[in-house]
Amino acid sequence: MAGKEKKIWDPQNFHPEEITPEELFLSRRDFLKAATVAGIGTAFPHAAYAASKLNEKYNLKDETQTKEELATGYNNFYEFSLEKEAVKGKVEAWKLDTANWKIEVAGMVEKPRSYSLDELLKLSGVAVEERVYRFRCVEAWSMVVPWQGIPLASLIEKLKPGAKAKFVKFQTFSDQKIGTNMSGLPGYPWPYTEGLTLEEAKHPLALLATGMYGKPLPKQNGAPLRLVVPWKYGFKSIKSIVKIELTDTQPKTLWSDLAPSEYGFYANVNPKVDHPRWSQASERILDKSFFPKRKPTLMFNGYEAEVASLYKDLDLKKNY
Ligand SMILES: Nc1nc2c(c(=O)[nH]1)N[C@H]1C(S)=C(S)[C@@H](COP(=O)(O)O)O[C@H]1N2
Ligand SMILES: [Mo]
Repeated sequence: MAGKEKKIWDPQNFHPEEITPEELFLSRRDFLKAATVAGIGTAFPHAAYAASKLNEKYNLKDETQTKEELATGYNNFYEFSLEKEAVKGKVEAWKLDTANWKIEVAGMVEKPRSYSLDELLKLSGVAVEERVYRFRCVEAWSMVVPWQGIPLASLIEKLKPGAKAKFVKFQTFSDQKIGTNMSGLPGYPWPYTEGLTLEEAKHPLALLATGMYGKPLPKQNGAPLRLVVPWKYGFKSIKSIVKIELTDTQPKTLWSDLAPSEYGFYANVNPKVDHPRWSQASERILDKSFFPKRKPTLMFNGYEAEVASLYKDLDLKKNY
């Protein structure tokens, strides 16, 4: 569990930003060697999706973390159910085989091919780390979650995008035997797709998550691999990824396709731009209490200093 990791983690003598990816990778190899010796496994051990060091740069010390049972029991995963509290039960029938999960890398990359999750993590050259991020759904509820994962940038770099690549498209599984609610929403342009500009994908905040709360990602939260883009509305953080494609044109996404007037491609959290049907000025803190607390929504979900430079050319009073 992450708590145990934190005790051995001493911010006084560990500065992640000073450590090169090679060093992190080496330490992970040492870990793998140790794991093999201990008989835990010869491949990337499952526990490694969640065993990680907290990156102190992304630790929201002053904010209360959402209780694990709330973040893993109140989910948007339309492939399974529209009812947030029902998703957790619906995913039980899904026999997820993480070891055989394939992620296809396609489009404008040096070597399009299919990877296992372990191969993809290995290719990134960095170790899984923990980051605590704010997460804001477009429906105006929010949480604070300790994720484990790798910066998307480290993977993108290793994929060597072509000179003309401008966007990254992501796709969720399309198997209706898994997503038992997909046929119940026939008007939806399945599979779930999302996209980022290449610049956004290379931003250090963009995370490919493999775990949360020090455990491998639960199925309801997008196992075995999901995107987490904390400065954008939650629907951009696509779950259970099976395909990553580099393109030169802005990809279609499920929500911008279905309701373009409501959901733009950029979908940056912005308290000044209301959703056509409700205000975005404040948000409900995910909680089970009888009188849920609200708090003001922050520009770019509180990551303005980090990401505003990406949007110099956008009018931030408009919905994109
Ligand atoms: N494949 C897929 N990804 C998805 C969704 C979905 O329905 N299907 N919902 C999105 C929305 S609207 C939100 S708010 C977040 C919710 O993530 P969580 O359940 O882990 O809180 O996942 C996003 N990713
Ligand atoms: Mo959402």
